[in-house]
Amino acid sequence: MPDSAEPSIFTRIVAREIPADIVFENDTIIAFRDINPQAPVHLLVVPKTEEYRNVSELAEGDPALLAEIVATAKRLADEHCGGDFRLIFNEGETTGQTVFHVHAHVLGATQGDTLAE
Ligand code: D5M
Repeated sequence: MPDSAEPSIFTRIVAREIPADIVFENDTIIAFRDINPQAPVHLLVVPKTEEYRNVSELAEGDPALLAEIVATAKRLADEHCGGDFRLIFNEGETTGQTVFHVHAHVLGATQGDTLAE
């Protein structure tokens, strides 16, 4: 469980306590647009459980859920950016991780663009 007793910001989005531009939701996963986009398409794919702080913990604790996140990222990339996508998991403060509720960044280009290196 997370260090804090407070629900994470992403749990609060799941609970509709904080607004977000939600693009996908099922029983286990929610996806929404990043509030601070770093690419023409920048989505976050987030397991609803906040049990895992980062991708290593998720891979260890629930590899099937990690695979579902990757499959969801691919489906969303098909819908939003022509199928190509960059998948990023920040792990640890030195990488810039600010939300310690595991999440995948899905970055993609729109027609006529390419992503920066
Ligand atoms: O990424 C955390 C990401 O979460 C960062 O890119 C901003 C995004 N964020 C934070 N709050 C919100 C809300 N309310 N809606 C949408 N996106 C949000 P990290 O990998 O931890 O640096």
